[in-house]
Amino acid sequence: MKFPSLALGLLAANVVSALYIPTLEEAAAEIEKRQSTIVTTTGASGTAIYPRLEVRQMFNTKPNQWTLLLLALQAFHAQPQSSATSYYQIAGIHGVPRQNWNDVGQCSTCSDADGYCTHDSVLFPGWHRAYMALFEQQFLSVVNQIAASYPTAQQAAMKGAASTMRWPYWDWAAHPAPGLPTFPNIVTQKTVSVKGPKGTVTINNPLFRHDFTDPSQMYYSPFNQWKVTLRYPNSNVNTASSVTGSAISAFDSIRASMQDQLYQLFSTCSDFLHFSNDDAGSSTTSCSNSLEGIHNTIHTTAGGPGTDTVSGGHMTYLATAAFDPVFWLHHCNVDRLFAMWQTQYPSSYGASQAAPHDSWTIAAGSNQNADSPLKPFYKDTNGNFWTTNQVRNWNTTFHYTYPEFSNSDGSKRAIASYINKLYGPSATATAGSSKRTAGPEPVAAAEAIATPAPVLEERQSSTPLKADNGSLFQYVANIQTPRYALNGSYYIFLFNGEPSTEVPTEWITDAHLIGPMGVLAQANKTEMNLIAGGSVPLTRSLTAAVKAGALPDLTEDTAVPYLKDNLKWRVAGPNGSEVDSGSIDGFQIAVFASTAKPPPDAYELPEWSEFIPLVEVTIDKSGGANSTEDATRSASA
Ligand SMILES: *[C@@H]1O[C@H](CO)[C@@H](O)[C@H](O)[C@H]1NC(C)=O
Ligand SMILES: *[C@@H]1O[C@H](CO)[C@@H](O)[C@H](O)[C@H]1NC(C)=O
Ligand SMILES: *[C@@H]1O[C@H](CO)[C@@H](O)[C@H](O)[C@H]1NC(C)=O
Ligand SMILES: *[C@@H]1O[C@H](CO)[C@@H](O)[C@H](O)[C@H]1NC(C)=O
Ligand SMILES: *[C@@H]1O[C@H](CO)[C@@H](O)[C@H](O)[C@H]1NC(C)=O
Ligand SMILES: *[C@@H]1O[C@H](CO)[C@@H](O)[C@H](O)[C@H]1NC(C)=O
Ligand SMILES: [Cu+2]
Repeated sequence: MKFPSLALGLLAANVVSALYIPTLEEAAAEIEKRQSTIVTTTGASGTAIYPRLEVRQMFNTKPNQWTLLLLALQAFHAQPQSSATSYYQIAGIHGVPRQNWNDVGQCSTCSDADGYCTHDSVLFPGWHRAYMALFEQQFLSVVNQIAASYPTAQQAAMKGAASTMRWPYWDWAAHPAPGLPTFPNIVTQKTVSVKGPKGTVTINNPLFRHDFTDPSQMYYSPFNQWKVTLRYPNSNVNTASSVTGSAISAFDSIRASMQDQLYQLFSTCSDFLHFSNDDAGSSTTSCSNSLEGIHNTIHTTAGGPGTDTVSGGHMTYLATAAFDPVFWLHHCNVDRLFAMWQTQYPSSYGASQAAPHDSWTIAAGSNQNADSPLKPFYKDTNGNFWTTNQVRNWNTTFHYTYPEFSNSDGSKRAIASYINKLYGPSATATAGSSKRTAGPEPVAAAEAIATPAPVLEERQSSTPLKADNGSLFQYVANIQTPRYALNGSYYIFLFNGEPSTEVPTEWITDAHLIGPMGVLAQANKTEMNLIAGGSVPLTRSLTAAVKAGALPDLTEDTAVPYLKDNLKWRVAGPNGSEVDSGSIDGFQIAVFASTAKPPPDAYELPEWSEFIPLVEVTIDKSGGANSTEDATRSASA
């Protein structure tokens, strides 16, 4: 179908350039040549499906794969910037450089766009799934080359390890193993020693940073001078370095809130539109958060906030994020969370939404849905792009899965039990520990279950944390904030009591922190009027207050006055200064109450009751609820 128009296009081009009309054979040969240079997105080669492991699980249990990961990623980083399949160019698809990739042209009105990535968009989960598959296929082709470079005696072992290998993910929400940080050492160490084909060598850790041959096309200053990717940079000069300790303590501090945010997302966001993206135009009171919103906070926390003199790091800005290798570990986890969510709500997949702003190929205002092309990811050499609908079955499409699926029957119930064990309120499983649970195995799972099925006696008597019917009281703060209004990425922090300091860069590790919402936004887009939604669960912090004797129970009668006195928030702007939330047009924090009915067994998620607005908690405060708006919002929810 594409052939005639493509041929005509080529004929026309040749007429203009050379005043020469090629024969049909020549035109066909030209097309063939062009098709052979098109990069298609196929995922891992072959048809066998292997799990993408948690990065610590790979390190702890697969020494040969770990070796291949380091050596292949090092080689991938070093591929020439001019090659379409190099690390540099694949990372560049997401944002800058502002250029076509794989000859997929820019839309005529998209000149202000940084790249192809889709955010605030229903395409967010599917687009990033195809993107990960492209990255993984190119990475694995390097893995195979490295495996083949080992001396004969080791080659069989290394090729065997390579053949079952997939790119790993980083679970930033589950408990790390005792005594270890959330941000794994193996991602933050500057150097690593590795058993290469010629013996043990010490190399720069390829998971720590990417080294640019030439950063000049990064468009934004100081990124166009920085020769390496940075996390919490210590200056803007081209010899800047990462202050990694800040990233490590920040992730440890926010982990529990990220766990709670994920669990709420899994148990309350039942439709694709609201689950998929942070555009609050599509939010409801019970699903104010989104996969994208939670993912944003990991971005800002990995790159670090800026100050008045130093920019945030690469991960803090969408245009540059994909150059930091942690982006790929993070987005692999985002894809895993998407897959897990799919099993919980199997009948909700895909949605329509008007694009709120341009990407490289998508014009603002155009309708986007599950059949929209995920450009620039070609499905074949005939010019067809993948769509959200076509990447639904990640396993058979791109030949990977995740341990939660490969270690179980992959059913809704099996995956719910992993969600409970990893992310439930009393989760005990550690990141990357998902072992075989086979079919329902109530005894083993019951030990680790988040909200254990209460015995009847307990169900009927109220306790400080439960209503008379056995449901657990839940409180959440829903946040609405204009994503691009502060001219850069910023944070909203919620506290139980005043923060111990008024130094914005210290808020993320404050002892009173309940949780953050990181807002990922490029500068110079302040005219984009997009309200991003988020939600920070308050229940963990209130439960701790009950246990500490600060309030007797979690009924509304006691929780509301307590929250009125103690719920505080701060906005840390892109330059490291505090911004008064009341001065931000469209900003609002409103508290809601709900209850979560404990699941009947370890293989189901809790059921939340309707969200009741508690306008009085924040109404008198700067940036707090506006009663008129809340009434409207809950009526439409
Ligand atoms: C692939 O995943 C889908 C869920 O999207 C599941 O129904 C199917 O059984 C899986 N297939 C294989 C071969 O694992
Ligand atoms: C349990 O009780 C709470 C508080 O009265 C109520 O809001 C909730 O809807 C009830 N849940 C169920 C499942 O009946
Ligand atoms: C927004 O930030 C950019 C880059 O940091 C700066 O160049 C620009 O002047 C800022 N715009 C406004 C309106 O403050
Ligand atoms: C933002 O725009 C200003 C002018 O309006 C320009 O000087 C600056 O370089 C731009 N900054 C970025 C980061 O795009
Ligand atoms: C930081 O940004 C805010 C607005 O976002 C502005 O009011 C303030 O003056 C800036 N402070 C510095 C030190 O640049
Ligand atoms: C709430 O918002 C509406 C519409 O924006 C406005 O008319 C009203 O005055 C606001 N009310 C309060 C109490 O701020
Ligand atoms: Cu992204």
